[in-house]
Amino acid sequence: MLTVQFGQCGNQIGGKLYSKIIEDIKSTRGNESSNHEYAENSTAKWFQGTSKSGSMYARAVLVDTEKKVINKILKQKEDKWCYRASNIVSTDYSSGSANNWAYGFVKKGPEFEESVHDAVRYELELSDTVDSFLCLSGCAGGTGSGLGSFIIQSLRDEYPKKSILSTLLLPFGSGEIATQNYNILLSLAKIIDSADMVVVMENDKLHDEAVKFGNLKSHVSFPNDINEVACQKLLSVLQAANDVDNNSLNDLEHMVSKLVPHPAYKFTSIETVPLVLPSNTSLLEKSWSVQKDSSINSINWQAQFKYLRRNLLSGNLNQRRSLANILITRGVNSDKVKKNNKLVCHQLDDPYNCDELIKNDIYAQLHWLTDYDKFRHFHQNRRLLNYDKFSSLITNNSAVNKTLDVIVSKAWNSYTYGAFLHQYKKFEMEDDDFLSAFSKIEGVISSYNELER
Ligand SMILES: Nc1nc2c(ncn2[C@@H]2O[C@H](COP(=O)(O)OP(=O)(O)OP(=O)(O)O)[C@@H](O)[C@H]2O)c(=O)[nH]1
Ligand SMILES: [Mg+2]
Repeated sequence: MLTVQFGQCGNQIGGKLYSKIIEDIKSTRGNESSNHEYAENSTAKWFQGTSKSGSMYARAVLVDTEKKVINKILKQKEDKWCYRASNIVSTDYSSGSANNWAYGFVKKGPEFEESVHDAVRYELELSDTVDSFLCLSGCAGGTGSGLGSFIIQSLRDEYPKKSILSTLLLPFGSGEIATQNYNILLSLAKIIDSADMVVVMENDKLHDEAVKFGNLKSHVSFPNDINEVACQKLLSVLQAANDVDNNSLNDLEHMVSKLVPHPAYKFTSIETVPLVLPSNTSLLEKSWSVQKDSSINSINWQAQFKYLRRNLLSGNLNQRRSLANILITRGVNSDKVKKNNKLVCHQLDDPYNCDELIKNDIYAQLHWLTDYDKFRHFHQNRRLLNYDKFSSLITNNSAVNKTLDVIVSKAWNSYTYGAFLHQYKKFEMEDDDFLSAFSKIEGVISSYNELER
Protein backbone atom coordinates (compact mmCIF):
# COMPACT_ATOMS: atom_id res chain seq x y z
CA MET A 1 0.00 0.00 0.00
CA LEU A 2 1.20 3.52 -0.76
CA THR A 3 -0.12 6.42 1.31
CA VAL A 4 -0.64 9.78 -0.37
CA GLN A 5 -1.24 12.67 2.05
CA PHE A 6 -2.79 15.96 0.89
CA GLY A 7 -2.93 19.38 2.55
CA GLN A 8 -2.72 20.20 6.22
CA CYS A 9 -5.29 17.69 7.39
CA GLY A 10 -4.07 14.79 5.24
CA ASN A 11 -0.46 15.32 6.26
CA GLN A 12 -1.23 15.64 9.97
CA ILE A 13 -3.37 12.50 9.93
CA GLY A 14 -0.69 10.66 7.93
CA GLY A 15 2.06 11.64 10.37
CA LYS A 16 0.01 10.43 13.30
CA LEU A 17 -0.91 7.24 11.48
CA TYR A 18 2.72 6.21 10.99
CA SER A 19 3.52 6.96 14.64
CA LYS A 20 0.61 4.78 15.69
CA ILE A 21 1.79 1.97 13.42
CA ILE A 22 5.17 2.02 15.17
CA GLU A 23 3.41 2.12 18.55
CA ASP A 24 1.34 -0.88 17.49
CA ILE A 25 4.35 -2.82 16.24
CA LYS A 26 6.27 -2.06 19.45
CA SER A 27 3.51 -3.13 21.82
CA THR A 28 4.62 -6.65 22.50
CA ARG A 29 2.12 -8.06 24.95
CA GLY A 30 1.29 -11.59 23.95
CA ASN A 31 2.90 -14.44 22.11
CA GLU A 32 6.39 -13.77 20.78
CA SER A 33 6.15 -15.55 17.46
CA SER A 34 2.81 -14.00 16.55
CA ASN A 35 4.23 -10.60 17.48
CA HIS A 36 7.18 -11.20 15.19
CA GLU A 37 5.03 -12.19 12.24
CA TYR A 38 2.66 -9.27 12.82
CA ALA A 39 5.55 -6.80 13.03
CA GLU A 40 7.06 -8.12 9.80
CA ASN A 41 3.73 -7.92 8.07
CA SER A 42 3.08 -4.34 9.21
CA THR A 43 6.57 -3.23 8.29
CA ALA A 44 6.25 -4.66 4.80
CA LYS A 45 2.88 -3.00 4.37
CA TRP A 46 3.74 0.51 5.53
CA PHE A 47 7.48 0.99 5.17
CA GLN A 48 10.08 0.67 2.45
CA GLY A 49 13.82 0.69 3.12
CA THR A 50 15.82 2.41 5.86
CA SER A 51 17.76 5.64 6.13
CA LYS A 52 21.49 5.83 6.91
CA SER A 53 20.65 6.30 10.57
CA GLY A 54 18.50 3.17 10.57
CA SER A 55 15.02 4.75 10.52
CA MET A 56 12.46 3.05 8.34
CA TYR A 57 11.11 5.09 5.45
CA ALA A 58 7.33 5.48 5.46
CA ARG A 59 5.91 4.37 2.13
CA ALA A 60 4.15 7.72 1.72
CA VAL A 61 4.08 10.73 -0.55
CA LEU A 62 3.36 14.12 1.05
CA VAL A 63 1.65 16.80 -1.00
CA ASP A 64 0.86 20.36 0.07
CA THR A 65 0.70 23.74 -1.61
CA GLU A 66 2.47 25.28 1.37
CA LYS A 67 5.51 23.99 3.21
CA LYS A 68 4.59 25.11 6.74
CA VAL A 69 2.66 22.05 7.89
CA ILE A 70 5.03 19.56 6.30
CA ASN A 71 8.02 21.30 7.92
CA LYS A 72 6.31 21.04 11.29
CA ILE A 73 5.69 17.32 10.79
CA LEU A 74 9.29 16.74 9.73
CA LYS A 75 10.51 18.49 12.88
CA GLN A 76 8.70 16.01 15.14
CA LYS A 77 11.64 13.64 15.08
CA GLU A 78 10.81 10.01 15.48
CA ASP A 79 13.68 7.60 15.91
CA LYS A 80 12.10 4.55 14.29
CA TRP A 81 10.74 6.04 11.08
CA CYS A 82 10.92 9.05 8.80
CA TYR A 83 9.69 10.33 5.47
CA ARG A 84 11.88 10.08 2.38
CA ALA A 85 12.89 13.63 1.46
CA SER A 86 12.28 13.01 -2.24
CA ASN A 87 8.65 12.09 -1.47
CA ILE A 88 7.79 15.58 -0.29
CA VAL A 89 6.03 17.51 -3.00
CA SER A 90 5.55 21.11 -1.97
CA THR A 91 6.69 24.63 -2.68
CA ASP A 92 8.36 27.20 -0.46
CA TYR A 93 6.86 30.20 -2.17
CA SER A 94 3.17 29.31 -2.18
CA SER A 95 0.81 29.75 0.74
CA GLY A 96 -1.96 27.21 0.31
CA SER A 97 -5.00 27.01 -1.88
CA ALA A 98 -7.04 29.70 -0.13
CA ASN A 99 -9.84 27.36 0.94
CA ASN A 100 -10.87 27.25 -2.69
CA TRP A 101 -11.48 23.91 -4.44
CA ALA A 102 -11.18 25.54 -7.86
CA TYR A 103 -7.78 27.02 -7.11
CA GLY A 104 -6.52 23.64 -5.93
CA PHE A 105 -8.07 21.66 -8.77
CA VAL A 106 -7.67 23.95 -11.76
CA LYS A 107 -4.45 25.76 -10.93
CA LYS A 108 -2.43 23.72 -8.47
CA GLY A 109 -3.43 20.28 -9.78
CA PRO A 110 -1.67 20.53 -13.15
CA GLU A 111 1.26 22.34 -11.50
CA PHE A 112 1.87 19.50 -9.03
CA GLU A 113 0.86 16.55 -11.17
CA GLU A 114 4.23 15.61 -12.62
CA SER A 115 6.16 15.86 -9.35
CA VAL A 116 3.58 13.75 -7.52
CA HIS A 117 3.76 11.11 -10.23
CA ASP A 118 7.56 11.10 -10.05
CA ALA A 119 7.45 10.40 -6.30
CA VAL A 120 4.73 7.76 -6.70
CA ARG A 121 6.62 6.04 -9.52
CA TYR A 122 9.81 6.02 -7.46
CA GLU A 123 8.05 4.22 -4.60
CA LEU A 124 6.34 1.76 -6.92
CA GLU A 125 9.65 0.91 -8.55
CA LEU A 126 11.14 0.05 -5.17
CA SER A 127 8.54 -2.62 -4.59
CA ASP A 128 6.30 -4.58 -6.91
CA THR A 129 3.89 -5.49 -4.12
CA VAL A 130 2.08 -2.15 -3.92
CA ASP A 131 -1.39 -2.78 -5.29
CA SER A 132 -3.33 0.03 -3.66
CA PHE A 133 -3.28 3.69 -2.68
CA LEU A 134 -4.46 5.07 0.63
CA CYS A 135 -5.25 8.76 0.06
CA LEU A 136 -5.73 11.01 3.08
CA SER A 137 -7.24 14.47 2.90
CA GLY A 138 -9.53 16.98 4.52
CA CYS A 139 -12.03 18.36 2.06
CA ALA A 140 -12.93 21.73 3.55
CA GLY A 141 -9.87 23.72 2.45
CA GLY A 142 -8.47 24.14 -1.05
CA THR A 143 -5.53 21.72 -1.18
CA GLY A 144 -6.96 18.49 0.22
CA SER A 145 -10.19 19.03 -1.67
CA GLY A 146 -9.12 20.52 -5.00
CA LEU A 147 -5.53 19.37 -5.51
CA GLY A 148 -6.42 16.08 -3.78
CA SER A 149 -9.29 15.27 -6.12
CA PHE A 150 -7.22 16.30 -9.16
CA ILE A 151 -4.37 13.97 -8.20
CA ILE A 152 -6.68 11.09 -7.27
CA GLN A 153 -8.24 11.39 -10.72
CA SER A 154 -4.80 11.43 -12.27
CA LEU A 155 -3.68 8.36 -10.25
CA ARG A 156 -6.78 6.56 -11.43
CA ASP A 157 -5.90 7.33 -15.07
CA GLU A 158 -2.28 6.25 -14.65
CA TYR A 159 -2.96 3.14 -12.54
CA PRO A 160 -6.35 1.78 -13.61
CA LYS A 161 -5.81 -1.58 -11.91
CA LYS A 162 -4.72 -0.43 -8.47
CA SER A 163 -7.29 0.08 -5.73
CA ILE A 164 -7.76 3.60 -4.47
CA LEU A 165 -9.14 4.17 -1.01
CA SER A 166 -9.82 7.82 -0.26
CA THR A 167 -10.17 8.77 3.39
CA LEU A 168 -11.95 12.10 3.64
CA LEU A 169 -12.12 14.17 6.79
CA LEU A 170 -15.23 16.33 6.95
CA PRO A 171 -14.90 19.60 8.90
CA PHE A 172 -16.93 20.56 11.95
CA GLY A 173 -20.47 21.33 10.81
CA SER A 174 -20.50 24.56 12.74
CA GLY A 175 -18.56 26.00 9.82
CA GLU A 176 -14.95 26.96 10.24
CA ILE A 177 -14.60 27.93 6.60
CA ALA A 178 -17.25 29.87 4.69
CA THR A 179 -16.73 27.92 1.48
CA GLN A 180 -16.42 24.48 3.07
CA ASN A 181 -19.69 23.07 1.77
CA TYR A 182 -18.82 23.94 -1.84
CA ASN A 183 -15.39 22.39 -1.39
CA ILE A 184 -16.79 19.19 0.11
CA LEU A 185 -19.47 18.90 -2.57
CA LEU A 186 -17.03 19.42 -5.44
CA SER A 187 -14.46 16.99 -3.97
CA LEU A 188 -17.01 14.26 -3.34
CA ALA A 189 -18.39 14.60 -6.86
CA LYS A 190 -14.92 14.13 -8.37
CA ILE A 191 -13.60 11.53 -5.98
CA ILE A 192 -16.49 9.10 -6.33
CA ASP A 193 -15.63 8.79 -10.00
CA SER A 194 -11.96 8.03 -9.35
CA ALA A 195 -11.68 6.23 -6.01
CA ASP A 196 -12.89 2.66 -5.54
CA MET A 197 -14.06 3.38 -2.03
CA VAL A 198 -14.33 6.39 0.26
CA VAL A 199 -14.04 6.30 4.05
CA VAL A 200 -15.85 9.29 5.48
CA MET A 201 -14.75 10.63 8.87
CA GLU A 202 -16.54 13.57 10.43
CA ASN A 203 -14.69 15.83 12.83
CA ASP A 204 -17.85 16.31 14.91
CA LYS A 205 -18.24 12.58 15.43
CA LEU A 206 -14.56 12.01 16.12
CA HIS A 207 -14.68 14.81 18.65
CA ASP A 208 -17.73 13.27 20.38
CA GLU A 209 -15.96 9.94 20.62
CA ALA A 210 -12.85 11.55 22.02
CA VAL A 211 -14.89 13.49 24.61
CA LYS A 212 -17.05 10.62 25.74
CA PHE A 213 -14.55 7.84 25.89
CA GLY A 214 -11.07 9.20 25.61
CA ASN A 215 -9.48 8.30 28.89
CA LEU A 216 -11.50 10.68 31.05
CA LYS A 217 -9.68 13.70 29.67
CA SER A 218 -11.33 16.94 30.60
CA HIS A 219 -10.22 18.64 27.43
CA VAL A 220 -10.06 17.20 23.93
CA SER A 221 -7.34 18.85 21.90
CA PHE A 222 -7.68 19.57 18.20
CA PRO A 223 -6.28 18.12 16.09
CA ASN A 224 -4.23 15.82 18.28
CA ASP A 225 -6.89 13.83 20.16
CA ILE A 226 -9.20 13.81 17.18
CA ASN A 227 -6.50 12.50 14.88
CA GLU A 228 -5.70 9.88 17.49
CA VAL A 229 -9.26 8.55 17.26
CA ALA A 230 -9.23 8.73 13.45
CA CYS A 231 -5.93 6.84 13.21
CA GLN A 232 -6.98 4.12 15.62
CA LYS A 233 -10.05 3.57 13.49
CA LEU A 234 -8.00 3.35 10.31
CA LEU A 235 -5.45 1.02 11.85
CA SER A 236 -8.10 -1.23 13.34
CA VAL A 237 -9.28 -1.88 9.82
CA LEU A 238 -6.00 -1.83 7.90
CA GLN A 239 -3.64 -3.85 10.09
CA ALA A 240 -3.48 -7.52 9.13
CA ALA A 241 -6.34 -9.87 10.02
CA ASN A 242 -7.70 -13.05 8.44
CA ASP A 243 -11.12 -14.00 7.17
CA VAL A 244 -12.50 -16.46 9.71
CA ASP A 245 -14.01 -18.63 6.96
CA ASN A 246 -11.23 -18.93 4.43
CA ASN A 247 -8.19 -17.32 6.07
CA SER A 248 -7.72 -14.74 3.30
CA LEU A 249 -6.02 -11.51 4.36
CA ASN A 250 -7.88 -8.22 4.76
CA ASP A 251 -5.83 -6.47 2.09
CA LEU A 252 -7.35 -3.31 0.76
CA GLU A 253 -8.28 -4.69 -2.61
CA HIS A 254 -10.15 -7.57 -1.01
CA MET A 255 -12.03 -5.35 1.43
CA VAL A 256 -13.00 -2.87 -1.29
CA SER A 257 -14.37 -5.67 -3.45
CA LYS A 258 -16.55 -6.87 -0.57
CA LEU A 259 -17.72 -3.48 0.66
CA VAL A 260 -18.44 -1.89 -2.72
CA PRO A 261 -20.40 -4.46 -4.69
CA HIS A 262 -21.93 -1.74 -6.87
CA PRO A 263 -20.35 1.55 -8.04
CA ALA A 264 -23.37 3.60 -6.94
CA TYR A 265 -22.42 2.89 -3.34
CA LYS A 266 -18.87 3.88 -2.49
CA PHE A 267 -19.23 5.57 0.89
CA THR A 268 -18.18 3.74 4.02
CA SER A 269 -17.46 4.66 7.61
CA ILE A 270 -15.72 2.95 10.48
CA GLU A 271 -17.60 2.19 13.67
CA THR A 272 -15.54 1.14 16.63
CA VAL A 273 -16.47 0.30 20.16
CA PRO A 274 -15.71 3.26 22.35
CA LEU A 275 -12.00 3.72 22.55
CA VAL A 276 -11.64 3.01 26.22
CA LEU A 277 -8.31 2.13 27.64
CA PRO A 278 -8.26 -0.66 30.21
CA SER A 279 -8.14 1.75 33.13
CA ASN A 280 -11.35 3.34 32.04
CA THR A 281 -13.82 0.54 31.47
CA SER A 282 -16.08 1.55 34.33
CA LEU A 283 -17.07 4.56 32.25
CA LEU A 284 -18.31 2.33 29.48
CA GLU A 285 -20.10 0.10 31.92
CA LYS A 286 -21.97 3.03 33.35
CA SER A 287 -22.83 4.69 30.06
CA TRP A 288 -23.89 1.67 28.08
CA SER A 289 -24.83 -0.82 30.75
CA VAL A 290 -22.64 -3.46 29.24
CA GLN A 291 -21.10 -6.33 31.10
CA LYS A 292 -17.46 -6.18 31.90
CA ASP A 293 -15.34 -9.21 31.48
CA SER A 294 -14.46 -10.30 34.98
CA SER A 295 -11.01 -11.76 34.42
CA ILE A 296 -9.31 -8.80 32.76
CA ASN A 297 -10.21 -5.21 32.24
CA SER A 298 -11.81 -5.31 28.84
CA ILE A 299 -15.26 -5.38 27.42
CA ASN A 300 -16.42 -8.81 26.33
CA TRP A 301 -17.00 -9.46 22.65
CA GLN A 302 -20.76 -9.89 22.87
CA ALA A 303 -21.15 -6.48 24.50
CA GLN A 304 -18.99 -4.98 21.77
CA PHE A 305 -21.14 -6.55 19.05
CA LYS A 306 -24.33 -5.31 20.70
CA TYR A 307 -22.91 -1.81 20.77
CA LEU A 308 -21.93 -1.98 17.10
CA ARG A 309 -25.33 -3.35 16.17
CA ARG A 310 -27.04 -0.46 17.93
CA ASN A 311 -24.85 2.00 16.05
CA LEU A 312 -25.66 0.37 12.73
CA LEU A 313 -29.38 0.65 13.25
CA SER A 314 -29.85 3.80 15.25
CA GLY A 315 -31.07 6.95 13.63
CA ASN A 316 -34.38 8.14 12.41
CA LEU A 317 -37.06 5.50 12.96
CA ASN A 318 -34.40 2.82 12.89
CA GLN A 319 -34.40 2.89 9.13
CA ARG A 320 -30.71 2.64 8.46
CA ARG A 321 -29.76 -0.26 6.25
CA SER A 322 -26.38 -1.64 5.34
CA LEU A 323 -25.33 -2.77 1.92
CA ALA A 324 -22.27 -4.62 3.21
CA ASN A 325 -20.26 -4.77 6.43
CA ILE A 326 -16.90 -6.10 7.47
CA LEU A 327 -16.30 -6.88 11.13
CA ILE A 328 -12.71 -7.00 12.34
CA THR A 329 -11.99 -8.37 15.79
CA ARG A 330 -8.57 -8.16 17.42
CA GLY A 331 -7.38 -9.74 20.61
CA VAL A 332 -7.60 -12.84 22.67
CA ASN A 333 -10.45 -14.78 24.19
CA SER A 334 -9.61 -14.59 27.83
CA ASP A 335 -12.65 -15.83 29.62
CA LYS A 336 -12.52 -19.62 29.41
CA VAL A 337 -14.87 -22.02 31.18
CA LYS A 338 -14.69 -25.78 31.62
CA LYS A 339 -17.09 -27.83 29.51
CA ASN A 340 -16.83 -31.63 29.44
CA ASN A 341 -13.50 -31.25 31.14
CA LYS A 342 -12.17 -29.05 28.37
CA LEU A 343 -11.43 -25.35 28.58
CA VAL A 344 -13.60 -23.50 26.08
CA CYS A 345 -14.49 -19.87 25.49
CA HIS A 346 -17.20 -18.43 27.63
CA GLN A 347 -20.18 -17.76 25.41
CA LEU A 348 -19.96 -14.05 26.04
CA ASP A 349 -16.34 -14.03 25.15
CA ASP A 350 -16.27 -15.75 21.80
CA PRO A 351 -15.27 -13.38 19.00
CA TYR A 352 -16.52 -15.86 16.41
CA ASN A 353 -20.07 -15.75 17.70
CA CYS A 354 -21.22 -12.57 15.99
CA ASP A 355 -24.90 -13.32 15.28
CA GLU A 356 -25.75 -9.83 16.48
CA LEU A 357 -24.21 -8.42 13.33
CA ILE A 358 -25.69 -10.76 10.77
CA LYS A 359 -29.35 -10.41 11.60
CA ASN A 360 -31.46 -9.59 8.55
CA ASP A 361 -32.90 -6.34 9.88
CA ILE A 362 -29.50 -4.66 9.53
CA TYR A 363 -29.29 -5.20 5.80
CA ALA A 364 -31.01 -3.84 2.71
CA GLN A 365 -33.15 -6.41 0.98
CA LEU A 366 -31.33 -6.85 -2.31
CA HIS A 367 -31.73 -10.00 -4.36
CA TRP A 368 -28.35 -9.56 -6.02
CA LEU A 369 -26.36 -9.79 -2.78
CA THR A 370 -25.88 -13.07 -0.92
CA ASP A 371 -25.48 -13.31 2.85
CA TYR A 372 -21.84 -14.19 2.23
CA ASP A 373 -21.33 -10.93 0.33
CA LYS A 374 -23.13 -8.80 2.89
CA PHE A 375 -20.99 -9.70 5.85
CA ARG A 376 -17.40 -10.79 6.26
CA HIS A 377 -15.59 -11.31 9.53
CA PHE A 378 -11.83 -11.01 9.94
CA HIS A 379 -10.00 -11.84 13.14
CA GLN A 380 -6.51 -11.27 14.49
CA ASN A 381 -5.42 -12.86 17.76
CA ARG A 382 -2.72 -10.27 18.22
CA ARG A 383 -3.92 -7.26 20.22
CA LEU A 384 -4.16 -3.81 18.66
CA LEU A 385 -2.20 -1.15 20.58
CA ASN A 386 -3.30 -1.21 24.22
CA TYR A 387 -6.57 -2.98 23.73
CA ASP A 388 -7.14 -6.52 24.91
CA LYS A 389 -10.15 -6.81 22.65
CA PHE A 390 -11.07 -4.44 19.91
CA SER A 391 -13.92 -4.72 17.44
CA SER A 392 -14.41 -2.46 14.50
CA LEU A 393 -16.84 -2.50 11.70
CA ILE A 394 -16.34 -0.92 8.35
CA THR A 395 -19.79 -0.33 6.99
CA ASN A 396 -21.37 0.69 3.71
CA ASN A 397 -24.54 2.02 5.22
CA SER A 398 -27.40 4.35 4.33
CA ALA A 399 -26.55 6.52 7.36
CA VAL A 400 -24.22 8.51 5.09
CA ASN A 401 -27.35 10.10 3.63
CA LYS A 402 -27.86 12.32 6.60
CA THR A 403 -24.34 13.70 6.31
CA LEU A 404 -24.58 14.22 2.56
CA ASP A 405 -28.01 15.82 2.82
CA VAL A 406 -26.75 18.47 5.22
CA ILE A 407 -23.79 19.33 2.99
CA VAL A 408 -25.86 19.52 -0.18
CA SER A 409 -28.54 21.68 1.37
CA LYS A 410 -26.04 24.11 2.89
CA ALA A 411 -24.19 24.31 -0.42
CA TRP A 412 -27.49 24.89 -2.29
CA ASN A 413 -28.34 27.62 0.12
CA SER A 414 -25.12 29.49 -0.62
CA TYR A 415 -25.40 28.74 -4.33
CA THR A 416 -28.89 30.17 -4.72
CA TYR A 417 -27.62 33.45 -3.26
CA GLY A 418 -24.58 33.32 -5.50
CA ALA A 419 -22.37 33.49 -2.42
CA PHE A 420 -18.61 33.24 -3.10
CA LEU A 421 -19.19 31.97 -6.63
CA HIS A 422 -16.96 34.62 -8.15
CA GLN A 423 -13.99 33.08 -6.34
CA TYR A 424 -14.61 29.82 -8.20
CA LYS A 425 -15.51 31.38 -11.53
CA LYS A 426 -12.14 33.14 -11.53
CA PHE A 427 -10.69 29.68 -12.16
CA GLU A 428 -12.72 28.71 -15.20
CA MET A 429 -15.52 27.09 -13.25
CA GLU A 430 -19.04 27.51 -14.59
CA ASP A 431 -22.51 27.06 -13.20
CA ASP A 432 -22.70 23.75 -15.03
CA ASP A 433 -19.80 22.40 -12.97
CA PHE A 434 -21.67 23.19 -9.77
CA LEU A 435 -24.96 21.84 -11.08
CA SER A 436 -23.47 18.57 -12.20
CA ALA A 437 -21.78 18.15 -8.79
CA PHE A 438 -25.13 18.77 -7.06
CA SER A 439 -26.88 16.31 -9.30
CA LYS A 440 -24.20 13.64 -8.84
CA ILE A 441 -24.33 13.77 -5.04
CA GLU A 442 -28.13 13.96 -5.04
CA GLY A 443 -28.02 10.79 -7.17
CA VAL A 444 -25.88 9.11 -4.49
CA ILE A 445 -28.32 10.20 -1.79
CA SER A 446 -31.22 8.75 -3.69
CA SER A 447 -29.39 5.43 -4.24
CA TYR A 448 -28.74 5.15 -0.51
CA ASN A 449 -32.38 6.07 0.18
CA GLU A 450 -33.37 3.07 -1.92
CA LEU A 451 -31.62 0.81 0.58
CA GLU A 452 -34.07 1.89 3.26
CA ARG A 453 -37.13 0.76 1.33
N1 LIG B 1 -9.36 15.81 11.88
C1 LIG B 1 -8.56 16.78 11.40
N2 LIG B 1 -9.07 17.80 10.69
C2 LIG B 1 -8.23 18.74 10.26
C3 LIG B 1 -6.85 18.73 10.51
N3 LIG B 1 -6.29 19.82 9.95
C4 LIG B 1 -7.28 20.49 9.34
N4 LIG B 1 -8.45 19.84 9.52
C5 LIG B 1 -9.76 20.17 8.98
O1 LIG B 1 -9.59 20.51 7.62
C6 LIG B 1 -10.15 21.78 7.38
C7 LIG B 1 -9.19 22.69 6.64
O2 LIG B 1 -8.48 21.99 5.76
P1 LIG B 1 -6.90 22.05 5.68
O3 LIG B 1 -6.44 20.64 5.68
O4 LIG B 1 -6.32 22.96 6.69
O5 LIG B 1 -6.79 22.73 4.28
P2 LIG B 1 -5.83 22.39 3.10
O6 LIG B 1 -6.25 21.12 2.47
O7 LIG B 1 -4.42 22.46 3.58
O8 LIG B 1 -6.16 23.55 2.05
P3 LIG B 1 -5.65 25.07 2.01
O9 LIG B 1 -4.98 25.37 3.31
O10 LIG B 1 -6.85 25.86 1.71
O11 LIG B 1 -4.68 25.08 0.89
C8 LIG B 1 -10.42 22.41 8.69
O12 LIG B 1 -11.70 22.91 8.62
C9 LIG B 1 -10.37 21.31 9.70
O13 LIG B 1 -11.67 20.92 10.03
C10 LIG B 1 -6.34 17.64 11.25
O14 LIG B 1 -5.16 17.48 11.52
N5 LIG B 1 -7.24 16.69 11.66
MG1 LIG C 1 -3.29 24.22 3.94
